[in-house]
Amino acid sequence: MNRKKLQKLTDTLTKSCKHFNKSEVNCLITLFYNLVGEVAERPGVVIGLDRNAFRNILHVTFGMTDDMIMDRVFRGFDRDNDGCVSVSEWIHGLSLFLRGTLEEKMKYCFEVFDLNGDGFISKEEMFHMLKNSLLKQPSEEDPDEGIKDLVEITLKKMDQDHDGKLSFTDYENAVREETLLLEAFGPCLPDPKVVAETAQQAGPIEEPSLFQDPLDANRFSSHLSQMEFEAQVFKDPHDFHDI
Ligand SMILES: [Ca+2]
Ligand SMILES: [Ca+2]
Repeated sequence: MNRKKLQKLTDTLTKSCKHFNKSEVNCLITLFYNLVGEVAERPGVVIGLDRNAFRNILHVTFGMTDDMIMDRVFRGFDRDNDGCVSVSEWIHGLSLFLRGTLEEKMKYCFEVFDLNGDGFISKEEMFHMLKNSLLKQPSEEDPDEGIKDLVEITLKKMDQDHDGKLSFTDYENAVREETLLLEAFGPCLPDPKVVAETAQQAGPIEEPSLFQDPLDANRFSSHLSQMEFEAQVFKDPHDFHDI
């Protein structure tokens, strides 16, 4: 993409993006096109990350492992539902993912968890997600029983109008009381880690090796925390001045 086009795209996306400044948007656009690779632009062909490419990023970069949740996150990003995350969906998705307010995150997580999109998180949906995300305990004779118990406990805590399913209001009230319930049914946001701790131990971030060396032993874990991701992606705002 030539500079003029990049600048125009940056301007447009910065205007519609709440949580990133211009140089951050620029970094994320560059990252996007690096990830997508060289694709000839043709009319009618959407350039973007398909389901597999996007899931790979979630897995390698943000350490997500749950197939069902990654699929839901993909759908959350792919707002127009065309099967691929475009550059603007990428920027807007990451804006929420990395910098979203509690309100934005609650809305997003609820949509991720409401598997059939009917506006409620049902017992079946909870069961399905918890079964997926919990470690199997081989000693248990019937692991499903344990999950059913967990669904009941969760409902008791969150279902404030006692209709046996979670509306957004139930969910919102419960999360406002206890923020840990935000991702009650599976991790679908990057791990913020303890930011201060990471900053202390990390020291200067070296050459970005994003997506190349996810298991680097020098890292604290096998994936990037939100802060590490931001430190690597938004590495050099000065680059931006000559655009
Ligand atoms: Ca799309
Ligand atoms: Ca539902």
